[in-house]
Amino acid sequence: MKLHQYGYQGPETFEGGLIPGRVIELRRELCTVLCEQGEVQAVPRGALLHEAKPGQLPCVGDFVLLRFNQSGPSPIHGLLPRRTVFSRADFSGHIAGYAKTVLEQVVASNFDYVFILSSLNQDFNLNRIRRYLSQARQSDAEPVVLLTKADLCADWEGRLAELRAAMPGVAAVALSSRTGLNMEGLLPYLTPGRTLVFLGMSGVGKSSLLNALMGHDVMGTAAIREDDGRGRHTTTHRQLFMLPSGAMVIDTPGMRELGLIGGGEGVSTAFSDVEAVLRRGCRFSDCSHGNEPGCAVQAALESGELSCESWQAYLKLKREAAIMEDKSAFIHEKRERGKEIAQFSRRRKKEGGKP
Ligand SMILES: Nc1nc2c(ncn2[C@@H]2O[C@H](COP(=O)(O)OP(=O)(O)OP(=O)(O)O)[C@@H](O)[C@H]2O)c(=O)[nH]1
Ligand SMILES: [Mg+2]
Repeated sequence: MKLHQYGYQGPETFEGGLIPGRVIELRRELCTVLCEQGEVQAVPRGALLHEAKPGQLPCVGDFVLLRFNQSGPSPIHGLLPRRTVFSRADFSGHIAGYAKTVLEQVVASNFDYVFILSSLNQDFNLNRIRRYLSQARQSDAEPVVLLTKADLCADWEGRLAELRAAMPGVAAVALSSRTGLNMEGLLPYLTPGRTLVFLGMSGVGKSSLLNALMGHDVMGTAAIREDDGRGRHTTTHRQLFMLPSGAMVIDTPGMRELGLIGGGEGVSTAFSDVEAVLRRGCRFSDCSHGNEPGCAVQAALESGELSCESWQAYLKLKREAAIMEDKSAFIHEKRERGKEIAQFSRRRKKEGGKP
């Protein structure tokens, strides 16, 4: 399999004998990279591991430069620029695959479509879809909302219409990977060389859809819990699969928490109804949309043009994005302060003083 079939468009050789490849799987620090030698195991070389900025360590979907090593893991020397990237804030002190404190966890890169999966079971929730959408919109790739498990919902058409009314202009398909209903709605996205990334809560059927598109089981799936309908976090790593159609899918573990990085802009675009009202403008340019006279939002709420639910959801997401940005700034500052203290102690030691 040639690398260009994996969406690569750059040169085939680089200075110093380095070769390009695409990361198709990541388990701890070990990457599986597809390159001209086939699938090889690779690890970031020491300098990359220690000096990389947050978000600059290899993730699934990345095009990397490596030095092929026949007798062991090949060292990865660097990343080629990412065309699209999907990140989330990470405050856990470690990042999938890397024992390193980071602020930004790159979930996937170099994809063309973000498939946001949401189940048509009792857990159907438009606001959650908006949250994923606002995050997906920051990546520059095209988001597509998939309402899964349509076989479990007698009125899937009604739900799809609700979604289309709430998020006009967003591509959406209601389907069932179990019965095959509306699976043909995905065909326009499954063209050779394109990469799709699957996002959504645990248990919505991401791996089941992947298996259906592959034509055989490549990922484990598990029944959701009977009592609360929650998923079991079955998929625990990220992996890229080549579909028979020539398109690729990055399956991800279900994500409970969406830490938005730079979420502000994405929030607005996910709420086109709110944005339309805000664009109209209020009498006062610094209107807080509380009870000032001439407030366009209040007028739209009163006339029913804007739903209260939509406005509340917008405010909530804006608040969360602001908190995330604050939190990132705080952790960044703390790390920088830590570095300064360490440098200061080292200097003192060198000078013979007490650390
Ligand atoms: N009825 C029905 N059940 C489905 C469908 N798709 C998936 N399921 C079931 O939903 C459950 C969860 O599916 P998974 O594919 O494991 O979900 P996931 O999104 O990969 O979950 P995580 O890996 O935990 O993030 C399994 O029991 C599937 O059989 C569908 O179209 N219809
Ligand atoms: Mg899964």
